[in-house]
Amino acid sequence: MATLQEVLQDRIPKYREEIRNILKKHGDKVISEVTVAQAYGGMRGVKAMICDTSVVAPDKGLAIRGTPLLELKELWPEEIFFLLLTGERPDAEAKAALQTEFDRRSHVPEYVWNLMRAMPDDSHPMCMLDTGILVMERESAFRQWYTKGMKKEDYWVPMLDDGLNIMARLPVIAAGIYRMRYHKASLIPWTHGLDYGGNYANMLGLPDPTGSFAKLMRLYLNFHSDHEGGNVSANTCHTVGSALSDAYYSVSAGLNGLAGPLHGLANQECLDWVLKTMEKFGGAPSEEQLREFAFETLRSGKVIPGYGHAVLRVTDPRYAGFLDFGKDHLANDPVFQTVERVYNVVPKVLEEYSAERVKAGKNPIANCWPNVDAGSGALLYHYGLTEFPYYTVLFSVSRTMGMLSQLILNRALGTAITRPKSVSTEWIRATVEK
Ligand code: NMX
Ligand code: MLT
Repeated sequence: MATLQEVLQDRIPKYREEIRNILKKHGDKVISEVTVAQAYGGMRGVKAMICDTSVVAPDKGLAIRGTPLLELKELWPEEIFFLLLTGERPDAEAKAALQTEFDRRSHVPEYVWNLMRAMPDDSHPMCMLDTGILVMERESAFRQWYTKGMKKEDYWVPMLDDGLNIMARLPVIAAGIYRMRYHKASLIPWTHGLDYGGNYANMLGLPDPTGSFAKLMRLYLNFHSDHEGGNVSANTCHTVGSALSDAYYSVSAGLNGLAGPLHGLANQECLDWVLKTMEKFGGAPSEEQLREFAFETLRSGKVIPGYGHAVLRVTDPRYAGFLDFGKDHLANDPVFQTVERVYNVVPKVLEEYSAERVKAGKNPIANCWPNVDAGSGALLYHYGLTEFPYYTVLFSVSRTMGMLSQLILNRALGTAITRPKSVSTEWIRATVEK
């Protein structure tokens, strides 16, 4: 099979042709309408952007390039990246070529480490990661080509080049941040010839005598890679990239969005919540105790992290996949058992609480089921990755695959600069009254 670059070179003219034809034949067809509530409510459900890497059906969850995620769970991160970008799974040869490409690009320049070392001790690991990506912008091939002058059809070529550099360096920087920020002695370098997930696990430096932590890392990087185009991180990366900002600017911006507690940071909050229940009740709490704690959280005006979703209306298949991993590898772990018990309790609590909210004239909670963040922390914790402010960095290494794939494809397709029309409340009032 051809390499990633060759497959894209072959497919891109076909995508362009397909989209040209759709626009020519159907450009004026209506696919979505917007209510006043949607305009004030985060544009939820408005169909006004395109993403071909993956789709999230509310009643099924994530499918990557048309295949439900759980049918892809054996794929390694490099295979997922190839699939996201091209719509095809790489064969052994193409996978090996991509791994060699990452080996070749994995060196992190010293100025990045100097910057990391200079950051204050209490810097959040996400701030360190986003800063580390941003400072490498000076190396952007896209910016250099653009400054010299290049044709629009060629934009994706240096974008892919930058993307591969970011992909290759990201686990090295991320693992370095873990070891520096949590005082784990010296940094562990990237190992040539070792796969992407195995490398990241190895560079974190946690003991892994059976190899099951590396297995978890491959699954973790697979499961968080993409969630269509409208989520905060992908959408931000897309918007910044649409101004022809290069991949360093765009990815760093997207990850700044992932660092919010309603988005990726929920994974650190989830484990914190689970551990607090254990602390409060002196060990794994009973279902009745969890119910009490969940209501206490809600009545104090907080959300229950790891539950609810802007698109999903069922248990997130990614949560189900992590639960299966936990049952296979750490069934007797009390933190994991608490996560399972939370799943028995919290959806019912949220349903009851939602009904109370509706009675009080508030919005219902649209989805009372767990999302990806509800269970992943317990697995990491089991393997000794107990510093939960770090968890969103792991999410970021994975989500960068989706953001980059979308970004590169958007440059290949010449997607327009993002610029929806905003209106004022005065305009809304005048328009609805008319
Ligand atoms: N606990 C308490 N209240 C909730 C929850 C929850 N888990 N989920 C939704 N609600 C509330 C929500 O805050 C909103 O209240 P208000 O109208 O007073 O502002 C109301 O229910 C309606 O919200 P929804 O339409 O159900 O959800 P929305 O699409 O606005 O938000 C989330 C989606 C994911 C932001 C929301 O469910 C949430 O805050 N969940 C907890 C945080 C979390 O797990 N985030 C991770 C999402 C996945 N990811 O990794 O990005
Ligand atoms: C997710 O992975 O669940 C997120 O990116 C949130 C979303 O899709 O809105």
